[in-house]
Amino acid sequence: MANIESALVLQTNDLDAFWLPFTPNRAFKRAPRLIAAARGMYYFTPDGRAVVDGLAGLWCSNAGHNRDTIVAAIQQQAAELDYAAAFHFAHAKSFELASRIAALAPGDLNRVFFCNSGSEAVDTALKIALAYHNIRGEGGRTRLIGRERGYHGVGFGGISVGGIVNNRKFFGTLLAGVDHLPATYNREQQAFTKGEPQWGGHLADELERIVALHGASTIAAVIVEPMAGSTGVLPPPQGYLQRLRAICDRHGILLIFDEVITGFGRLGHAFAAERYGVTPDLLCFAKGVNSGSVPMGGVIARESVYEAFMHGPEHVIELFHGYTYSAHPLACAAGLAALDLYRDEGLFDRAKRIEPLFAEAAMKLKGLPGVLDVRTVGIAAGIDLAPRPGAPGERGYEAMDRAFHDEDLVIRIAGDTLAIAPPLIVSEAEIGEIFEKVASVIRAVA
Ligand code: PXG
Repeated sequence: MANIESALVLQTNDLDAFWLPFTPNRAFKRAPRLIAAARGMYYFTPDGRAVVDGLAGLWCSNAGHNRDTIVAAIQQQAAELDYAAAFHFAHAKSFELASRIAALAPGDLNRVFFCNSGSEAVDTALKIALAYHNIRGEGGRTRLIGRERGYHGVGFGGISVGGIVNNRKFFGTLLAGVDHLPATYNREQQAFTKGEPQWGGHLADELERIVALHGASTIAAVIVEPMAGSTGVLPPPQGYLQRLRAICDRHGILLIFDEVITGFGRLGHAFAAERYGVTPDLLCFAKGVNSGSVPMGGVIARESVYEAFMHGPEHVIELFHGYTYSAHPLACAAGLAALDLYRDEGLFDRAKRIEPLFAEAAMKLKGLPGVLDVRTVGIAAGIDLAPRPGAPGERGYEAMDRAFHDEDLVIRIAGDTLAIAPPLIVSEAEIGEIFEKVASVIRAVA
């Protein structure tokens, strides 16, 4: 593979210049984990090792890597139209992709605003929510409600409504007027649950307390991940999302689902909204929209939200928001090819079908040294390891590093929690193999 040869050259280059995101840079540069090529379920290292991708890239390569039709679509698009102005102009594939996404989304979630990442999708949704109330004469609705342990990307909007302390505490005062629901996790009540835990639905009622504190007329929107991914896979308690929806309806508050991870099949449906029978007013997506192949994100808005903006003189912009690369031709072409693959290979249904087997395999980790909890939902698993005394995160980091070097497996960590979420093409045998490798790693770091 030519790619592997060029990456070998890279390996001997100076690693200083690149400041890696969300990575301990000095440790990485001492012992880099380099990936040179990928195909299907596998990465290949510069020295030619095949490494199982246990996390679908970063929860994005849902159809597997380097799928021929997606690669071809990107190549053809680059040759035909590299870029078209995104403001005042458009290209055909943006409309086609928006229509396809709207058709996948439940209810009247029919209007798609494109951006380039999950973080931008979250900022876009929060801004649409604020502007929506503003143009309807309810400009006093400025408060945004997030949730503890929530992850909504790294923009100032996203870290403000997010609930992961290290993503917040270094960055000043954040957005004003934000409040948080409590996290939905309780180990005593929920440990080793497959799917949605029975305990915790009542925690949605905390929203009523927040409404009582601030007054509904000051609250614009509530944003939650249907399944909290980054914090370590927290499935929603039974009835929780339905209760949030009912409370939002009662008080005229917009409900935003951040489906950056759950969108495009991870929970066995196009969107988690469908799995839970709850239609949000705004839905953020990214990652899986084109199987992670070109940066893209977006927000799907309900018809009524879009219509609220469609007033005033027709030459005037209705929403003062957008990005140079909104609906980038390469991202759209890749998106159409990915949606074709999802449909033709029935990958969302496949995820639903193999969910029990995946959960079963994950639960076999129960009883291994230091395993405090295993949670699963869809094709995602979170495994809490006991932190080493005085060194939180060390065991998790070592597990990720050993998985890559010793077990030829990529997994994700959040502190001492391991996350597993392979591409939806993962075979039954590969599921077994992945969790055997995880078991070896857990024993090795015990
Ligand atoms: N919302 C959610 C729910 C996410 O999971 C984002 C927004 C931000 O997306 P961008 O494209 O701006 O990164 C995410 C991203 C992990 C992990 O370790 C999760 C994400 C990204 C990287 C790592 O779980 N999610």
